Formats: sequence, structure tokens, C-alpha cells
Amino acid sequence: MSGPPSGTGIVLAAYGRGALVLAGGETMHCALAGRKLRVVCGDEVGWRRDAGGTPTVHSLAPRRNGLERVDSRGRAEPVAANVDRLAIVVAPRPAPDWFVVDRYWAAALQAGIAALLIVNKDDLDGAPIAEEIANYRGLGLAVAAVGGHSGAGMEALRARLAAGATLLVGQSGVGKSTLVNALVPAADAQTAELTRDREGRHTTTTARRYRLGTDAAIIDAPGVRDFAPPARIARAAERGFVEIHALAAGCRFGDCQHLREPGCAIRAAVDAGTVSARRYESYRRLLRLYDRFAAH
Ligand SMILES: Nc1nc2c(ncn2[C@@H]2O[C@H](COP(=O)(O)OP(=O)(O)O)[C@@H](O)[C@H]2O)c(=O)[nH]1
Ligand SMILES: [Mg+2]
Ligand SMILES: [Zn+2]
Repeated sequence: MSGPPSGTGIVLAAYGRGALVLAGGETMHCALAGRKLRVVCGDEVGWRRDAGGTPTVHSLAPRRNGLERVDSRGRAEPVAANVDRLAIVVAPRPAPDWFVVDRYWAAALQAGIAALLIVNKDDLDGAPIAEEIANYRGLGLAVAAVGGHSGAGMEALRARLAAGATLLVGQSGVGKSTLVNALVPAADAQTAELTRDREGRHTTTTARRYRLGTDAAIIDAPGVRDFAPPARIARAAERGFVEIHALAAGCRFGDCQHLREPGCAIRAAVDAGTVSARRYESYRRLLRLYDRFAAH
């Protein structure tokens, strides 16, 4: 046995029945006490050594917030907790799936977390994605253009992420890990440790938290393609779409879902071209997803 007998810490990565915990500047693999205890990346936990000296997480502090996805049965599942900022990464290649971007942004809006769109790979032709990026910017989503390879915009990005915990999300291949490596000194070393569990086995991909300077952290979330904000509240989808939410008061019916109802201000705006038809379609897809879950 070594080190202190108990303390508090923060979960850097959760896996199966254990977690990598940062406590007092040290990282350690912890077991989880009890079957019911489930922790996610970013959780604040209490731990103590069991009789055999193994550090074991036994308590979980209340979460300030949490980013959730819905699983294939429509159940909410936390991806990360205590997040201050959601950074959605896109690039000219792979071609963005804007529906995924919309869902991430909607999740951030619903969770009350600041959102940032990072446009990576400045060395590639950005023309094919420029119009959508401009639309997001116009809707109030902050945009940071960077080059993981060229280094362009990286100091400005670092400054933007200097306080709080940032959850990095986006399709596989957009350059999330490249950005983490550029931003975090010795990220490779941290990663090596993070990908092994207590028995030294390599764990499957899970969200991973890295220190970013003294006051900040960055969480690299592996591609979660089926990511969607959970439908806890009525009209959850609408809240996730700022332009729809802003116009909804103009609909004839107070419970308008903006589908086929007469007097719908949103459909009128789509027809008039003031609301993006693509974003509207994205809203409808999210609504259909919720309906499918609700039917089960
Ligand atoms: N052209 C170009 N490629 C990049 C840039 N940043 C990352 N990549 C490449 O994109 C691929 C995917 O990067 P990776 O960081 O693994 O993406 P992740 O799946 O989002 O973590 C790799 O081949 C990177 O070298 C960039 O600024 N420009
Ligand atoms: Mg990666
Ligand atoms: Zn409507």
C-alpha cells in the first residue's frame, strides 16, 4: 500500500467497473464500490483504500451538469459531467454530417453549456462548408478556425479554452486527437496511461480528460455517432434550435410542433428562406427520433 488512505478526486476516464482518477496531482486506477455506483469522465468522487490497499471510489458528488446521449433504446446515458464548454469539431474532410453538429449544439443548449464550433484543417479548401459555417455564426454559435497541422489559430483557441472544462466532440477523423496533442503538453504520455485499466489491459475508447494548464481541462470524446440529447422535456428539440425557438411564439397553436400544423411561423420562415431548410430538416429528424423512442 502507498499514498494516502482516502481523499477526493476527479474522474479522468471511466471504464467497465473502474475509473482513472486524478487525486492530489497523481493519477490512479480505482475500483468502484458497489454495483450501483456509476461514474463518468469529469465526475468528482470520494475514494478510500480497501483492506487490500486498492483505491476504491465510494461516493459521487452531485453533478453540476452533464452531457448525455441516448442509447439505442432511447435511454439517457451520460458521456461526461461537469463540463463548461462543448467544442464541436468539423473539417472540410471528412465531409461534415451537419445533423450531428445540430444535435451536439442542441444538447449543449439543453444542458446550459456554452458551445463552440471548431473548424479544423485550414490547409484544405473550406469552400464546401463555408455556407453552413456562416449560418451557424449568424445564429450565434461561436466559431474558431484552426489548423491542427499548420498551427493557425491555435493560440487563440488555447486562450478560449483557458478556463473550465471543454468537451471535444465531432465525427471521427476531424482532428480531435490532433488538437488535443497540440494543446496539451505530454498528452501522449497521459493517453498511454489512460488507455490501460487496473489490470493493465487496454480499455475500449471512452471519454478522456486531460489537464490544460492550471485552470482548465479538455475532454476527448471518441466519436459518438448516435449522439443525441435526451428528450426529458416537452419540446426538447425546439429548445435546441435557437432560430426555431425564437419564432415559435408566432405559431397559431401554442403546442405547435412545426410539422403540418396550420399557421406555423417556422414553416413560413423556411418557405421565405429566413430559416435554413437544412436546419429545419435536422429539427424534424430529431423530433422523429424522439417519437420513435417514445413509441417503445
Ligand atoms: N490536412 C489536415 N489534416 C489534419 C489536420 N489535423 C488533423 N489532420 C489529420 O486528420 C486525421 C484524423 O485526425 P485525428 O486527430 O485522429 O482525428 P479524430 O478522429 O477526430 O481524433 C489524421 O490523419 C490527422 O493527421 C489539419 O489541420 N489538416
Ligand atoms: Mg481521436
Ligand atoms: Zn409552428
